[in-house]
Amino acid sequence: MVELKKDLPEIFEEFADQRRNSFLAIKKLKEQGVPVVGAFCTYLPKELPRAMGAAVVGLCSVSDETIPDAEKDLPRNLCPLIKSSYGFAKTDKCPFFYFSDLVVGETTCDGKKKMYEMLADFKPVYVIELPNRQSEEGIAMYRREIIRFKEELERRFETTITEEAIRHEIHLNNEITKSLLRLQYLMANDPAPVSGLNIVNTAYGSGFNMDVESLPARINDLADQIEAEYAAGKNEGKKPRILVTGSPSGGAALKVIRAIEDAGAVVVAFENCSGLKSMLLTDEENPDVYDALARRYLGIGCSCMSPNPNRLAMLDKLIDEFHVDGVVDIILQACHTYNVETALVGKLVKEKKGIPYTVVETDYSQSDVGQIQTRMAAFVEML
Ligand code: BJ8
Repeated sequence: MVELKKDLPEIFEEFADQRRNSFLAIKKLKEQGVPVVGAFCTYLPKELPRAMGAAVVGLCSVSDETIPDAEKDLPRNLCPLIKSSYGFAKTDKCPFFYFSDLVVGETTCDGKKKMYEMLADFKPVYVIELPNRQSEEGIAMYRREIIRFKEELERRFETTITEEAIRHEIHLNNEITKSLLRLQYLMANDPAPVSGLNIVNTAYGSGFNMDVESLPARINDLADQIEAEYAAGKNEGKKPRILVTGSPSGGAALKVIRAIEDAGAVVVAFENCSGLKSMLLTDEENPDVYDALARRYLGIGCSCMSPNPNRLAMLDKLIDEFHVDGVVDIILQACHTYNVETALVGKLVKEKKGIPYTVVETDYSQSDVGQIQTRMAAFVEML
């Protein structure tokens, strides 16, 4: 039996608050002369900046607070994630943007690519060219881009990134990923041990933990505690089991997750970017460290890939593993790539897996909360 130091709600709250709590940590790191690299996307091979001792921070992009400022420069009918991140950079309201020595973007969707061009007017920006295909040619190209990125870091920060340091970071990132996978897969139990919102918040919050070395142990401790309480009979009770997929859905878009769980269901699997989509392992046995990173990162099933078979394969597998009763696809307004893919995802879920599927299109405002609650209540009721 695990010794309980804190109760579960307290631990979940700590992870949920991790982003805010890291503001001070990043300031301290900065004062100690640690370089800070700001990331936009899970395609960033964060092992490289970490291998030169930099802190890698996720840039703020999940609130509507800075959208009015962004709309002075960007079109209104643009994805809220793009407007939000540009707005945070422009207004310096995000401490992670403020402290970043370098902001790294990838050539993912069109809106983001064009936004980076404008961002470069007031922030040091480096853009990694991401191939659109997960073919061998695509992997070879991404491998070259990863090396180019390493050389750029070495040049800008006047340092050398050794292969040994990269291998250390690959191993550490694998340990973090394994602990997050273990935590997520506890939700494959039926009944589910805890609410999906807690798991989503923990996975999202863990990305802002500046003490990266201790992160696997912290998450494994949490998983131990959940397992112990589950064995003692604590759980969510029998509920309809939902898988959530689609555009990144942290922060303001969590309103959909809340609406699903308030309607009496439990979100057992979260396939979006702060969830399972990006929980991939890098092959530590691969003698070519850059090839290993290229394969791992290009394996992410984002809708900016064309075609994007990895997302469909992952959904197919997760629906079985998590005993899913229904799928909710969250689309951020004006996110064309995820929106177009709803046709393929809907076909897989309804025709191949034989379970209900629904699409929720939303933005970062709270004006549609009531409507989303009504729709999710109706969806859950039919399961
Ligand atoms: S790997 S999902 S974090 S690109 S910005 S595509 S919501 S229109 S964010 Fe993403 Fe990397 Fe892919 Fe993940 Fe749509 Fe908006 Fe574009 Fe977006």
